[in-house]
Amino acid sequence: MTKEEIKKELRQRLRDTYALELEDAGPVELFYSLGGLVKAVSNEKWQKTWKNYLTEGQKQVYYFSIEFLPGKLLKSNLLNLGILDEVRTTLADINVDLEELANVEKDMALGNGGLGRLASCFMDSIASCGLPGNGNGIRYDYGLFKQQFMDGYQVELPDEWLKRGNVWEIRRESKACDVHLFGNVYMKRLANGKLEPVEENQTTVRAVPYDTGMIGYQNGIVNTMRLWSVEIPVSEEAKYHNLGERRTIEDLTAVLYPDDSQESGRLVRLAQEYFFVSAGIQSIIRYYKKLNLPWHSLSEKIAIHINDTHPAMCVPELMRVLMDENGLNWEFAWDITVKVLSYTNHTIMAEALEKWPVYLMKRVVPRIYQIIEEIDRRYVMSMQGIHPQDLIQRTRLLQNDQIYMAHLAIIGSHSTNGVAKIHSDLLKTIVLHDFYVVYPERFNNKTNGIAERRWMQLANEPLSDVMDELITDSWRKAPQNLKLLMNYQNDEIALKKLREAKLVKKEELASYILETTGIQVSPNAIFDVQIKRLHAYKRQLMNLLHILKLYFDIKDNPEIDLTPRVFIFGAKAAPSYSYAKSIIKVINEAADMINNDASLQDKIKVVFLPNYNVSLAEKIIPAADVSEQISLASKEASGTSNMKLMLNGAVTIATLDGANIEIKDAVGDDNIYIFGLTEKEVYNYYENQDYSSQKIYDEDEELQRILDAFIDGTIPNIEFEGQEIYDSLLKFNDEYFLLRDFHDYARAQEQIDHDYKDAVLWQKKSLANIANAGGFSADETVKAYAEDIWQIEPIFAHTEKEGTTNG
Ligand code: GLG
Repeated sequence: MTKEEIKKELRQRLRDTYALELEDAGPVELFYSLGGLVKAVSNEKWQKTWKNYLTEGQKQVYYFSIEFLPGKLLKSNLLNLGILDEVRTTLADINVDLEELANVEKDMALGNGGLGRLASCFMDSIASCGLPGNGNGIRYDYGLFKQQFMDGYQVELPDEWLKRGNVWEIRRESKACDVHLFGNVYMKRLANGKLEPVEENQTTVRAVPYDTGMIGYQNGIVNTMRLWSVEIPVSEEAKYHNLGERRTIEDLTAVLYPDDSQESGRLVRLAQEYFFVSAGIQSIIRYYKKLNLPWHSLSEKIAIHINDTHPAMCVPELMRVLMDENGLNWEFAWDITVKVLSYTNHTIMAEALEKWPVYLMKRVVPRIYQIIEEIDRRYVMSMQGIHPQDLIQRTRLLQNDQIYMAHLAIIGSHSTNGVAKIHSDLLKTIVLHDFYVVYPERFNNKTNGIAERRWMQLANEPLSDVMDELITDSWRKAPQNLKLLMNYQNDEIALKKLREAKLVKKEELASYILETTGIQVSPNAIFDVQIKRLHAYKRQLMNLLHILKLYFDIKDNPEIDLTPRVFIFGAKAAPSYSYAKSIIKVINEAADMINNDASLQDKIKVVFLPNYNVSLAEKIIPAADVSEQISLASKEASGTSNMKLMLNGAVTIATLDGANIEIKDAVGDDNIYIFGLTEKEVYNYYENQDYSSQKIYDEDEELQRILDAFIDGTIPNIEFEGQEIYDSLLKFNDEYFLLRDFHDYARAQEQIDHDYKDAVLWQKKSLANIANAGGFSADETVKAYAEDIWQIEPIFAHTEKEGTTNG
């Protein structure tokens, strides 16, 4: 598209939709007109892509995820279409700032954290690698809550992301399908002696898909992310003349559950899970039938991925559709189901492993429950004489009137993977060891990855430019090529350029901090960043303990030689997770105390930025010097912000947990700060039951002073929260071993303080992190899924070079 064409199109759209001339249009009208234009450009490729999949009969994967967290799409779409620069300069010609338009777009925040963001990075990578793959999820009316702070407390406001409409989606009413919930089921004996399920008194809802194009990076491929929204079927309208009753149906896809580490045992959540699973499976089977192939070929054309246990009902639902709706027998249907499905586990935290009470499952999806019972019965039978009774009992689906969803996903699929080496090993050796004994060949690892396009090309243009200059722009298509940067480790000019690029982003963040919080920070200070969900195991509290240590150090010795540091937090707490909310409150109060104490001479500042989301991450990550990855070893399955921060040249301070271990292996010991207990040591404590935080406290004056600050009035306004935290660390024996790891953490922090003073030394470390981040590209991760698990191949038929400029 030429500049003139872009201008002409924009003018036309502004007139057609808003009756405005370009000169009179505001950012909102401009955004929607530009969005429409972008969509028109990509739609052509979208159509070609899916038609091509159909005619070529390409095997496709469907990634089922109850969360997707794409963030904003305008710039990402422009970049991937290869027209970011043209559009930006064209707009500049007419005095319009692309950034201002891009800011109009609301974050699509249909996810909580790492799990949902991973799904979106995968969507970007699957399309960019030319792989035939689609997302399947829920179109929530409200995304994850908007977080504000009032008096230091988290307040949750609704996220009305659809208020102005969503320019990217296409409502596809013709692809809608019915989903049945509730009612009852019984087995009827037919004349031929066979049993047939009869379902009665069901509630039927309409699942309407909204499709969004997932645009590949300059390769002509556009895949589909399909999100389902609930409606009342026209035929049922009369039943719902009462508005309240209407709402109970419409509420099904109203809100995203704002919990990512707790199992949320509620009826609506269970109904949500079944709703998008059933709609997704039905639409896949409908598609397959168009191919006119025999049922045994299903697994040659279709792969379905269960992202965490929320879509685990894919197992019984696929069985139901194959048997009840298409007449296959159990054995045949089961064989197909196991071949088609695969599952990723994302956590070993017991409270996050889903279990549903039998009575609830029976009530919400009675036929599905029947099938689950039968899967359980057959599983137990098939294991007799092969494995010991106790193992069989531990691995079955039904235990203590509950359904273990992870067991369902493992038994009903051909592949179970963890998301980092250590996590996959823990699954095999401890958490899912019994299943590893039963199905050793099903277990594998796929370390998470990130989309460099968003996290470097879009989020960090100054750094991207330096990269182009030093190593040419080949890294943009092949992130592995970032490795070439290693050639510049001793090049002082290159190091200086990298430092200057970092400074630009730090200045930008400093302005943002000032605007949003009123806190003045110096871009010359160390920007020390911890951004992730607020959870006890992630140990934001240990970060605060260290900040308090520094506070007392400065108080005791105002002349102390500390490198100025700004501690930056971003984190939402699940609304029902009161301990996490207390941690937010104490960090905010400590921040207030520290930021307003002139005697600290700006040596330390603490900033808790509200409403951490994808867009805020894009501001913080490029500006970070230090990346805090300090979870208790064994608890963080992988982490992905660790990879994004590394890519942007932050140096990591980390425990040997999740993907931190692989980051350490990639950058080498000199370019990361490792501290703390190892996973083995943690498990030793569990086995010997000999951890005593009280003992550590009693023998440690420094820790006494820090912990006492929570209850002796040192930190103001935290009477309740301070006591709660103090008790969690002492009375309740410090579940995540903060006190045990504290001094080693402080030691590593001191080393950072020391090393940062040597600008060249620090920049070398930073460079090594950028250079080695290519190994964590989600492109590589999805290629490994495609090869090992899904058995799908890239399509090149429509690969085309789309212009030569990058963003
Ligand atoms: C989980 C884990 C993270 C992981 C992410 C994506 O807690 O460690 O990086 O999934 O696999 N619930 C999550 O965010």
